[in-house]
Amino acid sequence: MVFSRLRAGLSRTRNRINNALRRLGGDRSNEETLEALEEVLYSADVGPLAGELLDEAATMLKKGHFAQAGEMEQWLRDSLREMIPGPANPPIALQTETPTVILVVGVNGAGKTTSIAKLVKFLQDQGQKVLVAAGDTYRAAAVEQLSIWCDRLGAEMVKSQQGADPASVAHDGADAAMARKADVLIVDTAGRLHTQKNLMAELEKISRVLSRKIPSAPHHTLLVLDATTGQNAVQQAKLFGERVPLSGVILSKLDGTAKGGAVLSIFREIGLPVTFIGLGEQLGDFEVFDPAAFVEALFDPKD
Ligand SMILES: Nc1nc2c(ncn2[C@@H]2O[C@H](COP(=O)(O)OP(=O)(O)O)[C@@H](O)[C@H]2O)c(=O)[nH]1
Ligand SMILES: [Mg+2]
Repeated sequence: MVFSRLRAGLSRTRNRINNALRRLGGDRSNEETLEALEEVLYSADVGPLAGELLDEAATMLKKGHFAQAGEMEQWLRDSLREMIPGPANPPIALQTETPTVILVVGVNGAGKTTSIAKLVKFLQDQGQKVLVAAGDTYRAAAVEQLSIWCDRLGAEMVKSQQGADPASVAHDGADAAMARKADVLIVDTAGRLHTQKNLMAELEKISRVLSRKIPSAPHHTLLVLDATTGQNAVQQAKLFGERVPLSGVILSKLDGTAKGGAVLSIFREIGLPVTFIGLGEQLGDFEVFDPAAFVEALFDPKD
């Protein structure tokens, strides 16, 4: 069941939250209750959102709310859920006249290539023909890794030799996507930091080349963020977004972290939707981010 994969992936974050939640409620002073709430919020690494929620909770406590056990937890769940809009439907809007081009960017090791493989499967499961361009030309191993995934998935891949200009791979990918009537072209890229001027300019060049081949491509630029870095990932999204127009985030490695609450602040802080989440290293460990299901899985104490 989909929900249980999410639950399993979030177990570390959930355990932390539930430990802190046990200190909520009971016969405590307002101050003690707020301290316990603060601990819950910091446990989940929700970031600056914590301040907002604590202020609101303080006001509500003064008005006499949260007298019954469990009331505060319920309020917290509802508040978190209301802060993030539901998933877009479809999560990735497809073009009707041309292949839809998705550019995937992020720092080294964030999970770009793995997430691309998962995304290929996700789209294939919906009947889309997907072609992949191996735009990480810096390391031979990167092309090899992507090609192994593509073989497994039965997806065509366009590549060039190591050291080739990634924009030329994108160019060839766009040509191939049109010639072979692919529905979607996904372009992998080498890891880069927002501070690396040349590499950021290279992304612009890739985009430019793509748009010359296919009108308004790339239609989506997805930033892959490693959830184990918590609030740093949020910071990274902010800085990357100042350099490249981003359309959404893939938050990988939620299974390996107790900082899963960071996902909630990405939208709040940057206005960038989290489109997909990664919950493991396998192809199926991937879901459309659904805030309601996420918050449920975050709190549900039935372990
Ligand atoms: N546990 C876990 N590992 C992941 C996930 N996504 C990627 N990884 C691992 O993270 C490492 C780096 O992934 P990779 O896709 O090569 O990152 P890239 O450098 O951004 O392309 C690999 O060992 C992946 O198996 C995830 O959702 N969960
Ligand atoms: Mg890679």
